Amino acid sequence: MASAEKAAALATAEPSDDAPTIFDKIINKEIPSKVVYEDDKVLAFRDITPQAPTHILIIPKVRDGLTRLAKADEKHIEILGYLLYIAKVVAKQEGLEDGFRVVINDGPSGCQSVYHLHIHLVGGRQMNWPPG
Ligand code: TR5
Repeated sequence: MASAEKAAALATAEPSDDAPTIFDKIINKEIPSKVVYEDDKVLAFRDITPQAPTHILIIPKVRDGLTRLAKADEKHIEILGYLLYIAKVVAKQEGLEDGFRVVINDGPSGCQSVYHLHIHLVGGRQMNWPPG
């Protein structure tokens, strides 16, 4: 399968804003995950399909309408900044002194598959540019 087709197959159609996602079950510990950081606002855990030696997802514990970045409102500014700051904290914790990448996939064209906003923190290998 060509890589563009593969990307389209991985992305899912946008569900309704209140539809639960797999991340709710991860936050509630109904299904296990490899948590690397947690506080009252965010959870960071290892991606089940890592794209690099380090691949961690950082998510807000309360979605509050933030299914995707395109839905961000002024009320989300604080949590968006906090998520980015925690990405840096976790990168340091993971020993990624040489650099890393943060990614937010948005919507079908952005290849988003889980509609609970999340930051991908990837590192531990040389990244390429442009991304696929
Ligand atoms: O494609 P987007 O940007 O929406 O990223 C969603 C990410 O969630 C993908 O990188 C998936 O590999 C990851 N994912 C999906 C599941 C999952 C997970 N990471 C950890 N644990 C997971 N469980 C238990 N179940 C999933 N369906």
